[in-house]
Amino acid sequence: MRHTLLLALLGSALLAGCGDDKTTAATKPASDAAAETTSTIKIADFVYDPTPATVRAGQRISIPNADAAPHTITDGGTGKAFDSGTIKGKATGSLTIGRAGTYAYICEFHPFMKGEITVTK
Ligand SMILES: [Cu+2]
Repeated sequence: MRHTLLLALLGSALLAGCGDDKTTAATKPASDAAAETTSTIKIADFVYDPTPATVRAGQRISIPNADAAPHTITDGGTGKAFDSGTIKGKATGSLTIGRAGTYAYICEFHPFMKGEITVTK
């Protein structure tokens, strides 16, 4: 009788353990992937948000400018891999980067504005 009771308790404890593991494994990867890439880089108060940002190669990035001043997202590294052009105050610009890599960028009008973007394949 004693053995039967112990086995029954052990059995239910093991089953409960398995159930918890399955729940964690199934929900984790999906939420991580969703947080990884963005399709919008906002500009407000002379600050890029988010930075650093991660986007996919060839993906259109929307750039809403909440300031009255014009801004750009311009490759600040060697050469000019990309340039959003002038985004007027209260307007929304866009940018598409075709080549994968990690880039530091600046605003052409306000070089103290700095951002970083990682482009994945
Ligand atoms: Cu600017």
